[in-house]
Amino acid sequence: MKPRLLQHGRLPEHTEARLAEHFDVHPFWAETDPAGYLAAHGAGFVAMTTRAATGVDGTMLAALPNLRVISSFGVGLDKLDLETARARGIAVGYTPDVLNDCVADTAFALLMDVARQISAADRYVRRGEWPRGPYPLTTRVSGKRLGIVGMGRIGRVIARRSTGFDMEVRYFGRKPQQDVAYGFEPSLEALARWADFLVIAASGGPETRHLVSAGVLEALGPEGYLINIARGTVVDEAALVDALAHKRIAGAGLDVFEHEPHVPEALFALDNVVLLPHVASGTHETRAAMANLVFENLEHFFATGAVAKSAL
Ligand code: 8YV
Repeated sequence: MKPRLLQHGRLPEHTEARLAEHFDVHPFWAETDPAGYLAAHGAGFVAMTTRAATGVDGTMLAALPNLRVISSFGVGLDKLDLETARARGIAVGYTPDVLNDCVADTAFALLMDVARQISAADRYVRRGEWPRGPYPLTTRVSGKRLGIVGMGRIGRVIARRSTGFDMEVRYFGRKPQQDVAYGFEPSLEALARWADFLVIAASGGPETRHLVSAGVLEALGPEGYLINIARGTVVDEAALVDALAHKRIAGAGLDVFEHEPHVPEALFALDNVVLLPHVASGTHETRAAMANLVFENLEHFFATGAVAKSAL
């Protein structure tokens, strides 16, 4: 008999087909009465898949008393109740590393775009404004100072990308990393004051909530740019909107927001901000690699009792 698997959130088509070959899959994403379904059938599931943005909370885990493994599509763990999983001995797999390159590429795309005004200049051409005069000058990227918040897997790749732009790198995090040569800055405000570009690559969750405060934005100052490819919760979004609207920072490139998919409408009219709908890992290649890892984590678990990439 195939193990029973609860599919929380859609996955790429190929992965859904592959899962159906090996598991008795229930498409929980299509459930009209999710709580009622779980109350009646929750005890039947030994495995589940989810997505970084969907996660699984304590209430849901309580309704899955026989769950042995969770396999999540994504690297972010902020929506997953890891404490309960750990306490109950539930294995948790996720998809780190395979998305580092695309997320770092997106960080640089946002950085280049907001500094050189790529999207805004494109709009200028489309509006037919070029014949009326040249586009205003923008801000140089090469040789500037890059502050990275969170020198983890993705932060390191962002730092590596910056060598092509001859940038100087410093970083802030919980602690200095022994295996990197960049300067550690123990104060985020001091890093923001130093940096021309401040890139957020830290995990989400309660420990980093509103880490980038009004004070940090003030330290970044009217010539500084903020780039966020991590989680919207890391930034005090109301303070950011205010800083952008009143040009207390030069600009921002944002792939993530506090209340996705809702983006503060006050940002829509501003040319000093580039807005993306959380697409940093969203390439065919990277999403395929993530999806494969979702499957491999389950396969590994049912073969060995442990997932290939454990989040615990
Ligand atoms: C997306 C991400 O959320 O991996 C993460 O943590 O934020 C992204 O890759 C992806 O769509 C998974 O839901």
